[in-house]
Amino acid sequence: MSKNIDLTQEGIQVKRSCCFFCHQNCGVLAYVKDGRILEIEGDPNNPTNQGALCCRGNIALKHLDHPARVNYPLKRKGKRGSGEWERISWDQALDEIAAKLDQIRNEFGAEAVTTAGGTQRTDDWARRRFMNLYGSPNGFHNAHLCWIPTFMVETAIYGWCPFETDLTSSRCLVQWGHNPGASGMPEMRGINDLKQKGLKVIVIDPKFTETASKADLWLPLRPGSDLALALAWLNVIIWEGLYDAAFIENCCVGFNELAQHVKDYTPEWAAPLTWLDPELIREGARMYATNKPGNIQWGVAIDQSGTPAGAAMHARALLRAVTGNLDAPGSDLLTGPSKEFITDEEMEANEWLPEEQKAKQIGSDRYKITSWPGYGKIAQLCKDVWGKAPTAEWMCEAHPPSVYRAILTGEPYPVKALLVSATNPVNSYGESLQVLEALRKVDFLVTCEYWMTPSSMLSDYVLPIAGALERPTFHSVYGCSDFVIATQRAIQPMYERRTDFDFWRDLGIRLGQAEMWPWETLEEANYYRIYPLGYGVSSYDEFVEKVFYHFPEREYYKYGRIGFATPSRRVELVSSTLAELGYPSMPTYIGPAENENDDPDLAEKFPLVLTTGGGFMPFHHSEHFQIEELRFLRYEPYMDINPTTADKLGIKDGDWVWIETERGRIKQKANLTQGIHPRVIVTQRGWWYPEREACEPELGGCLESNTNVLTSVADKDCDPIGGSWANRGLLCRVYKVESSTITSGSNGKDGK
Ligand SMILES: Nc1nc2c(c(=O)[nH]1)N[C@H]1C(S)=C(S)[C@@H](COP(=O)(O)OP(=O)(O)OC[C@H]3O[C@@H](n4cnc5c(=O)[nH]c(N)nc54)[C@H](O)[C@@H]3O)O[C@H]1N2
Ligand SMILES: Nc1nc2c(c(=O)[nH]1)N[C@H]1C(S)=C(S)[C@@H](COP(=O)(O)OP(=O)(O)OC[C@H]3O[C@@H](n4cnc5c(=O)[nH]c(N)nc54)[C@H](O)[C@@H]3O)O[C@H]1N2
Ligand code: SF4
Ligand SMILES: [Mo]
Repeated sequence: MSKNIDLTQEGIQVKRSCCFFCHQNCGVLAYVKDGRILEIEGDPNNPTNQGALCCRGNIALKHLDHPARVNYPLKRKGKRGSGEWERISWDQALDEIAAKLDQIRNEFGAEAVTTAGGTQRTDDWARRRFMNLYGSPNGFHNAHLCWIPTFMVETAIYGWCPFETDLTSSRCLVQWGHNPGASGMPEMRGINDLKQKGLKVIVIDPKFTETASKADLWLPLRPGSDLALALAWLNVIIWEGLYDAAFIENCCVGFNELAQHVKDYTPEWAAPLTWLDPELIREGARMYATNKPGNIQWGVAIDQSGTPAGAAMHARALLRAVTGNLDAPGSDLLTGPSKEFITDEEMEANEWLPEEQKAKQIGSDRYKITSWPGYGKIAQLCKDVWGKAPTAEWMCEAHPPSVYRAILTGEPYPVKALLVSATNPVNSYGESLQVLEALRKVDFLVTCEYWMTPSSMLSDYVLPIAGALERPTFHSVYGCSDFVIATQRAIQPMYERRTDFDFWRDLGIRLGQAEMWPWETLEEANYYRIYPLGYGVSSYDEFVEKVFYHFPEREYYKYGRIGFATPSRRVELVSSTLAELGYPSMPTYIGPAENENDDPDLAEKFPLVLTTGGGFMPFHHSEHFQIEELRFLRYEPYMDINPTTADKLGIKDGDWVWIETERGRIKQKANLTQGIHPRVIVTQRGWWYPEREACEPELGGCLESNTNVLTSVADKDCDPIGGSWANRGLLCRVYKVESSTITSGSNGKDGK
């Protein structure tokens, strides 16, 4: 209950809203009077946060009405990027955008229109629906970096992605490239509680993180070498006889082949590749295999390792299978998509996209598991067994670096328009110099945003978007988990903001899709989605107020009843789906995207190993840098370097340093820490300087400290299976910035 608000005041309503500043989607109670929010606090009844809010959640009211917010539709007046804007009406903006999209479709085909998204922040089924009905297969997110390839590889081999970890009776939790201590606070709180009850925690992370500090075992591997470690764990578990013989006998195919395949991947083989002691590798494998039930929780690190990513997620996934840690109490659960409410996939209208348009999806000839060729196969298997398919928005997309390249080169065909919604492409996608050039070059650019981001700055139109307190949220994991938590808007959107749903719907209606958008508001759409749950409510808001969330009774060992959603209906230790798509049916060793063994010449020039990212508080990717209360906590960017290495390079704690790869260089300040190996460098992600000028050439200082200038999207560095590009496990060098002044635009290959 709020301490600062007198609830006896007349006319105060308490709205059950949420914080959408990260994927935890914590519950928020908003105290509203006369259409204004007086105060917010954590919702004690929300199962995720149980009343707590982190520092980001706590500043939601500053975010809601910050002076730098975009509040009205804007149309560019001067040249692209000149910073001159005209305020126009929504009708004018939508009419003009629709006319332009119609013209592009007539001249170049619907596939010439693309849309970019970021991490899940909004009702993306609406975007997908719009694109399917418009006829373009070229929507994308940075999904290829964030869980989606893992989801698809795991679904290929055991019919669903076990993202639900049943921790209450677990005895061992592996945090593999996952640091909830900084990236998922509510989750971390739960883990700390379980540790008190004896849960063993293994952390696999090159950095001594918040989570590593609570671990029973920390494996500080060379960035990008996860595949070698996972193969060695398979070797130990299989050849020391620690596997689950009954599960393998009854539920799996291909065990003998897998055993032979991993025979030579011994800890001694993996040691020089991972920089880990072979005994430490054995200890980890034994701890996971013998403390059952156990869990391997998804972490984003492997998804971002480029070339070896697909094989590494495949090997990690097999560890669950050989130990029988699948769908058993306390293990990783195969929940399948909800059969009770309408999932995102059922809202997407995928069946309306013609086959010949699906075939034009950019990158789908190479990165098949995350695009129509692989998704189509896997979705059908899921439909056969579960009755429903995973969400296509996310799991089945154009390959982002290939789209940016298509804008620049016209290959495989011209791309003329990019609609950006809920992403800051220059700061979050790989090889920022290339992304920036693509944004500058594309004929038509529209951005739906809260802020003037670099992509807003370069746009033809910027549309003001309503945030989490101004819209209802239907929270189910990427639209395909078995549960839903429903929250409501605290207030109607302020100024002239609208929801992303409104944008796609209103644009669709102007392009002949009116019949396909029967829901006038998100509440109506959400009501349609929860209606089959059968709670007998007459509106979505009533559902939020009376029901709030729906968690079905969980059934363990479902495979006994329905089998696994694979061609053989078993866990495929030798994957027929991957083989049919032209990939290895078992994970085979590939070195990190850039590494000292395969490319000693490069390693001579760039002797240190770089990993980029790792969520850190108080920021969420490139967001919230405008908000003084948060920026005050961390004003400047920091990279981690071991003191021994810093000393050799003449770098002191707090010095500005250049970090350079083959793609370019950026500046961050040195944080000297014993928590990483002397050959490893960790840079922070997301950084830009919204306080700088919001026009060319400054563009909010979006390149200066932006770690994605360093990453690689070259085809050779991308995972051939899922299309992940290389953010982690690259080669770099570091040297001191002679003058400590920050001058914007001073990076890139020109060496200025
Ligand atoms: N080098 C490197 N790169 C990385 C990572 C890394 O570790 N290292 N991490 C990767 C990962 S895991 C991810 S998920 C991506 C994240 O990439 P992005 O999602 O692009 O990152 P954000 O900075 O969160 O950008 C989101 C933008 O959307 C706006 N926004 C927020 N909510 C809404 C909304 O509801 N509607 C609209 N229209 N706009 C909204 C915000 O103001 C912000 O500008 O970055 C990836 N990039
Ligand atoms: N504060 C904050 N929280 C966030 C976000 C944020 O931007 N800020 N982003 C949200 C999003 S979209 C996501 S996807 C999640 C991601 O959350 P997590 O899954 O926790 O991923 P990260 O924090 O990006 O990275 C996890 C760890 O991977 C380690 N790592 C780096 N390279 C490697 C490697 O090669 N191998 C291994 N094994 N580990 C490596 C890093 O040191 C880091 O500690 O966080 C969410 N929460
Ligand atoms: S930003 Fe903080 S309060 Fe908001 S959802 Fe994430 S963890 Fe919860
Ligand atoms: Mo992410």
